[in-house]
Amino acid sequence: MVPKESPLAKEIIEDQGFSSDGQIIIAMFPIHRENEAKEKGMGQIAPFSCRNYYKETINRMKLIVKQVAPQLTKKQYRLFSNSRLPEKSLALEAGLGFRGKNSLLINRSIGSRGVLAGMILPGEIKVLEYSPEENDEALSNCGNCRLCEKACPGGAISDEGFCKEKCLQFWTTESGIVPDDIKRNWGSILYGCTICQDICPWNRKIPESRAIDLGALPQGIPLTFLLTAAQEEIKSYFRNSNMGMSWITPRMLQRNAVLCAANEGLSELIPLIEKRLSEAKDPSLEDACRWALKVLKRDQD
Ligand code: B12
Ligand code: SF4
Ligand code: SF4
Repeated sequence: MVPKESPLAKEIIEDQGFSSDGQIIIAMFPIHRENEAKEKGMGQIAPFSCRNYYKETINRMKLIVKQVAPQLTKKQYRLFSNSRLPEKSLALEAGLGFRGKNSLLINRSIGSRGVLAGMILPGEIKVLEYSPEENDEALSNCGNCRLCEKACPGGAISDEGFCKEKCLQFWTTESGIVPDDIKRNWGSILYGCTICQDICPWNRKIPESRAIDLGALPQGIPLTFLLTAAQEEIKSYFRNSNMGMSWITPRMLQRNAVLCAANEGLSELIPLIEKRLSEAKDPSLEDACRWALKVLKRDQD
């Protein structure tokens, strides 16, 4: 629970239209380790998107509210996950972990491999006896460790903090033209970069967690499928998964697939990329196709 005296909690409670005795509870839901071997010709989906954790956490929180306060109507409480609220700061204040140099909230038991989700309840509901967790403030910013800073392919992590425009994850769902240095470091990501989490010592010894079924996707998606499928076909493939969100468009995924193909040196996909270019109808996809063709044809020479 976020302490009631927290100015941030007070501000959010008021902004969201709750009375001043409202309360915010925030939780971290572990992400299952996916173990599929990486194969050539496949665009990779990061484990946090191989299952629909955001929806699952919301569904579970709904059940909790039903149990502790069955009299509440939907309008009397709010559930959130991957929202526009400052979820990491709320989790920090609730004692769920400390601030990592990688700009993520790190919990002592499950590291940063967790999805944050919260609920705002009206004040008269008592869910927990609140006793603050161990204060992890001393661990903030990770001491002398710089592993994530060194490993980040885009150079997004530095002493100045986190720069989202240099983060590959930002570009996987950004509709603009991808900068060339990001294109060159793209690797085989279709959606979701986890390099700054994979390298982090806090994520090495986390306990195994059970997989959930909701929105399950394989870790690798054939690039040939993404390069040949119609927009509607791609949409329906990802529907109800973590990647079915409205802002992740089929054209963005095709652009990401083109960047994967170039980074993997898959010159056999040149004809499919040429066809995509001729039908692109999107500046970012067009730009990616031109760049990929240049890279792949140069490699062939
Ligand atoms: C937009 C977004 C992104 C953007 C920009 C992220 C950024 N750091 O600015 C992009 C696409 C780059 C991104 C990438 C990723 N994201 Co993201 N993202 C979000 C989202 C949806 C909104 C963030 C936002 O703008 N909030 C509004 C502003 C006002 O709040 P804020 O970002 O928290 O910042 C405020 C404060 O919290 C504080 N603050 C800033 N940074 C930090 C860091 C810490 C640790 C703390 C305590 C406070 C703090 O300063 C700000 C001023 O008030 C959040 C969900 C959420 N609501 O937090 C997920 C979220 C932050 N993302 C998450 C994750 C896991 C990722 C990725 C690892 C995804 C992936 N696997 O590919 C990468 C990691 C990149 C990185 N190293 O940060 C998780 C983080 C979980 C955790 N353990 O911390 C969140 C919380 C989603 C969730 N519900 O689980 N993300
Ligand atoms: S998600 Fe990837 S690109 Fe973004 S900060 Fe982490 S390592 Fe860097
Ligand atoms: S890799 Fe090191 S510096 Fe980066 S978040 Fe983890 S402990 Fe902190």
